[in-house]
Amino acid sequence: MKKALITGVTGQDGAYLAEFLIKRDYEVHGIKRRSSLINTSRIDHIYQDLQEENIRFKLHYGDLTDSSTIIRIIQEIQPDEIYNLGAMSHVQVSFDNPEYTTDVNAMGTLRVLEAVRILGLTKKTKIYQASTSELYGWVQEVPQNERTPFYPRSPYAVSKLYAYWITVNYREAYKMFAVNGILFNHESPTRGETFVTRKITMGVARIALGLQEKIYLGNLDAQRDWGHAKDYIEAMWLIMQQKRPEDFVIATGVTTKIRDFVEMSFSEIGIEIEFFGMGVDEKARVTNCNNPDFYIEPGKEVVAVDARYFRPTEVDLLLGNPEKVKSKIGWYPKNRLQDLVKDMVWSDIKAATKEQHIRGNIAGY
Ligand code: NAP
Ligand code: G4F
Repeated sequence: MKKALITGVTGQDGAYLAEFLIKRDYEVHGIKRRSSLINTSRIDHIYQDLQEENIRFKLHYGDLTDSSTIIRIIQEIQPDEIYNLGAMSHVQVSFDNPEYTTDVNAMGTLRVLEAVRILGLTKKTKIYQASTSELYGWVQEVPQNERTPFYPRSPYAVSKLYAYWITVNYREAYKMFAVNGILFNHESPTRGETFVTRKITMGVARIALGLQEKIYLGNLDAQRDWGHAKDYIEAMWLIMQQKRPEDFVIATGVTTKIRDFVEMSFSEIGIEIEFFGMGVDEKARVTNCNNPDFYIEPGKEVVAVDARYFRPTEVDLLLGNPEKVKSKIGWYPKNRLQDLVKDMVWSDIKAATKEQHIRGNIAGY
């Protein structure tokens, strides 16, 4: 039985990956930070009590800023594969917390690589580094592939640039199986609530059920190459199963504006909208409502721009070229953007319906 260690196991990707690996007969270990409230909702369905027999999924308290704990956990587990997914992953927040972001994302990656080297596991343990399309930043060519030069545009992206290169360096210096997956944006119903897609699908669901008035957004013209996290998890694993350690771009090859994602999300539940106005005064209103379950009066304003969500330096356009992974590994995304929107919107409608019932019950008292 192979053993895998996942940093960032409580996050969107970590949780999907843990489930994926358990299904493939791995013994899965996850590193979790201590928090004052339990934050394991994404992995509760695979959690096993320590008292159970044949435990296949185990959590360890640890933090990427704490090298002694990282070393101890890796020594204890002796993993065949490490997926380093832990990160301060929010681009906007990285402008507010640049030093912490660098410590976790850049130094944290070094700590994992060094732990494997110090423990003499360079021949046994493979390492996957969660690299990102944010590295391309101010894009130097369209679409972006494995040879496109990087131009990071945020403290987050700069920290990930260090992580990318230190992974390459350890591969070359110590002949380790250490690889970068350069993943373009990938989303799901469990995406963090402050990333733009989830903010939109939650907003659409809550507006449709009368729980929220408007969605306030920043740059509506940014373009992203969005895929489904479930597909991207499989790509991570496949990269780790190759004979030679190599870096791969994982993307769909389709890019979409934020404003189009908003339109698609409303449209999914039969609500048509139109944008009007310019710049910070731009808004969107309902033009037509074809769904009696979620009736919204035409003319109602449902989206507005709030300049507080603009970034000091923006990444305007990301579009990946997944040719290498397609031809070398045979990976391609199974879900189209329309499938992703559907999955996210209906999951959020379900959550909002529950919230509505709870509010109704409280009001009933
Ligand atoms: P996410 O949902 O934000 O999850 C991040 C995970 O990292 C969480 O489990 C978080 O723990 C953990 N973490 C944060 N700080 C930590 C620390 N100091 N020590 C240990 N763990 C820490 O991110 P994601 O979307 O799953 O992304 C996974 C990885 O892929 C990240 O490295 C991200 O930068 C990268 N990436 C993501 C995308 C994307 O579109 N999703 C694209 C390219 C690359 P808590 O739950 O306690 O906060
Ligand atoms: O959803 P976002 O916050 O994702 P972003 O910045 O692209 O980063 C995500 O993807 C990266 C891969 O490329 C990962 F490495 C990273 O960890 C993270 O998962 O923002 C997407 C776009 C940006 O251009 C932003 O300016 O949406 C724009 N946007 C417009 N209004 C907004 C908002 N973003 C957020 N979060 N909130 C808004 O209200």
